[in-house]
Amino acid sequence: MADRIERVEVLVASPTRNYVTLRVTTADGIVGLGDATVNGRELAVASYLRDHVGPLLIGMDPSRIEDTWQYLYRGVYWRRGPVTMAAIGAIDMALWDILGKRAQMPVYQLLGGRVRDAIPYYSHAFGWDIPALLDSVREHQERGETYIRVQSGVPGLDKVYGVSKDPNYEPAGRGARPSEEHFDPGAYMRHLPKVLTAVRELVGPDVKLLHDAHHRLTPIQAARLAKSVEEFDLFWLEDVTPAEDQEAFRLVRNASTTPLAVGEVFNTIWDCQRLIEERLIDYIRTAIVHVGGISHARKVFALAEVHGVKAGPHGPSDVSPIALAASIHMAAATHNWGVQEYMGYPAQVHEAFPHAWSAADGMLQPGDAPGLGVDLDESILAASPYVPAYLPTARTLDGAVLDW
Ligand code: GCO
Ligand code: MG
Repeated sequence: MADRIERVEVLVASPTRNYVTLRVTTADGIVGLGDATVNGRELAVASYLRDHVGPLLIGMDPSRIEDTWQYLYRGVYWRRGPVTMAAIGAIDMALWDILGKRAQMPVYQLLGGRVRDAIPYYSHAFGWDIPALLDSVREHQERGETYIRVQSGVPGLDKVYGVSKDPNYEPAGRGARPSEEHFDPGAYMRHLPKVLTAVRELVGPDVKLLHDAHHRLTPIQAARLAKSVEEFDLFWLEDVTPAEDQEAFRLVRNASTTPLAVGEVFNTIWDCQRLIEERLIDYIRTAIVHVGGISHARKVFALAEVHGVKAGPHGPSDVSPIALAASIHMAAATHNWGVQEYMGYPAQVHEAFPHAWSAADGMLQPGDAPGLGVDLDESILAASPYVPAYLPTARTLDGAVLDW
């Protein structure tokens, strides 16, 4: 007789930052884990899972992964959006984890087996000024990393996305409401070429440099920036303008050959469709957790493959080691994979989620444990209750709200 889902639990904990973890247990005693974290909206996803979706899963056959996905997406009138899709994503991951444990195989084998020997990752270098950034870049190079994202402070601005005094950069601040910061696109756009000149001079031509503009620029500013940094040969320029206005990417595309990466805030293949089909981007960044899990991410990456676009998923520290495992397993088995983001985690997070995947010399490995190969240390999670924390809000210099 087919196995069935017996228990669905949601654990919200804050080992240095908040994570929402789903644990699905079957009648045969197999445990599957999924990540459902949406930075700053953790409790909404937890309630969606606990109050609405979890009870529906009881008694279902855990091996019907695609059918469960369709049931939770198509079978529900209210669909899409980060909360819904992260909840579905966590369930999907947990079911793939269960299937792997039942088959005694790592998930990448179930996805068709390896297409590469190791998965390159990019790490985050940052500094308040250029000398501090160059020190940070050197440290990353000493670790054997060859894909490095570079972010720097901007003269005249006291807070800047991607830059922090804390070596474990975490943009969400604890507290009941978001902090606020001001952004000046002119100062930023004038400064970035200086930063990239210095970094390129330090690392030479071979290191792959990435930069995240984090949705701050208007379409014409974005086009100008992409053009002005062309000579630095970026591996990608990320989120150069907000992707709600997808036609804007044509303007950027027409202005420059700087490779473009977008999509960490996308939740379905339909959000990605136009940019991929019209070849307006080079890398699609949907995170496995926020795009409804492995089952749906596979379709996004297959669509991308047809159009010469590669996967470069989001992997910040607000995506838990379970979701990162799902990404690494997919990367091992997906041909059109560009690079995986890997910010690293504080020690407490590695301890709370012991994992078979590993990162060394700029490369990730999924490990050979069955399923996704990630476990939970419940005592650490129990000792670290949820703490309200929010990403900042950005404003222009005249005080109007700007995309953060
Ligand atoms: C990235 C992202 C992050 C996001 C954060 C939001 O490229 O890693 O832009 O820094 O801001 O993950 O939760
Ligand atoms: Mg980003």
